[in-house]
Amino acid sequence: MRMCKYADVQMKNKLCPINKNNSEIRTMIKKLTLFALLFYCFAVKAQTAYTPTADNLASRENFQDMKFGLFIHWGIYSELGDGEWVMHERKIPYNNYKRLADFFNPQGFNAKEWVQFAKRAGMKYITVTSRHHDGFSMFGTKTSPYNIVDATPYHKDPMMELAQECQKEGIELHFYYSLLDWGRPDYAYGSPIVNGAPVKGDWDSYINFMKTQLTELITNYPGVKGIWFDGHWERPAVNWHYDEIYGLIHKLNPAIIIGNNHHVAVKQGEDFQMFEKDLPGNNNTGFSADSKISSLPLETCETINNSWGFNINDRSYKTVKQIIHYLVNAAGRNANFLLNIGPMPNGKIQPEFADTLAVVGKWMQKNGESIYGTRGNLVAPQQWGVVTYKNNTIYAHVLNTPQQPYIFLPSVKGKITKVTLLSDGSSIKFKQQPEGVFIYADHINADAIDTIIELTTK
Ligand code: FHN
Repeated sequence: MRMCKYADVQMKNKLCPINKNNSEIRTMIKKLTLFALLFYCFAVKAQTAYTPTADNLASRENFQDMKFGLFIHWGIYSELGDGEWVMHERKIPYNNYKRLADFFNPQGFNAKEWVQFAKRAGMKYITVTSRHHDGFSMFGTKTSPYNIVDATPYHKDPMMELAQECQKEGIELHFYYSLLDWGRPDYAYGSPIVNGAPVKGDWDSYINFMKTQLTELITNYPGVKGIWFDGHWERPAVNWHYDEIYGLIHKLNPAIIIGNNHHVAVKQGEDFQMFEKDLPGNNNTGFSADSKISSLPLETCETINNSWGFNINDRSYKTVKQIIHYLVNAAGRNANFLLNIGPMPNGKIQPEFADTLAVVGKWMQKNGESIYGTRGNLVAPQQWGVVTYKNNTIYAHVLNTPQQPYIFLPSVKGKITKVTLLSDGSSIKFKQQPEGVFIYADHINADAIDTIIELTTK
């Protein structure tokens, strides 16, 4: 046998019949090993591959139906009236900045008012900053005394009041949660990242801290339906342990939808995709270059003026028309619109926002059927506007004066039986061709904001 070891293969097979079997056995072992390896890879992938539950899929559908949400940036930074980045921009040392907590006392905060504000505007959900990059928790947490209940004279938990009020009023609540933290020593802001972790600080401790806070937010606050992560872009090279974090959230409540404002393509475990200050497909801000549009539910967020957090000098308020156009343009691209306000440090919402949004709300009362529960992307955005649809109805939103005496909807499948003006039900002349539908809308009274034309299909 030992001799055979050094003989050539043919000789081995001839002279040592047992070797022939050996080589077959070896081939078989190789095959088995390969099979085992493939099976292992498949099993590992299957373990990590995220399959949303039926409840989660229902949440996603409902999320898409809601279409319009209120984004709220509110924290101790609001006191300085210069946006939520004030600590960073004005280079305020963390220990000095922390003193803002000593006099944060939002006596004017009233969860009912916030929820009614959203409802009046026709919004169906609220996404609120539970903790922003300054690291201050706007909710009662056991993980750190740097929170609104323990560190401020207010001593109350506005997130709890908001969650309870939202639940009572049928408004869905999502928590914004910052991954980035400018102050915590374990995060070690500014530290170089090597092998997926900051060189300074204690990355495991920070990940555990976030996991505990997220557990608190999901288990203590009633009715939370979404987590909105932000700050990933500050450390693109770090290992954020999303498998653990997303896994934990979905284990605690599989119906919760997770989104991450990382500005890149969606990752495993995420349930919706967001775009910041950009309609899906646009990249006006420079944030969306790598945000390849996914098949997940979409959301785009924008500010009502030019600031996220309260900014006392920012009077560049968007008009009613701008806000409605943003909402309609988002819906036409199959996305929700999350419109941000920064309440004042006393907890009140400034009257300019309330006035504008009350008018938007009236518009939604009248025209909401062409937005809520609809889907987009049936027809690509056109020069004159966009299209939404629901069941057998297609809504053409004419936002800009058409360049022709008609509007053309390419690639509409299904026979159009009727075309009417949504506002008064009057009939509109149309012609359906194989290449699309021509609607002769030149004679109708154009609406200053959005002329909505309803097409009924068979
Ligand atoms: O830095 C934040 C900013 O303060 C704000 O929260 C926005 C909201 O989309 N997101 C980050 C910038 O991408």
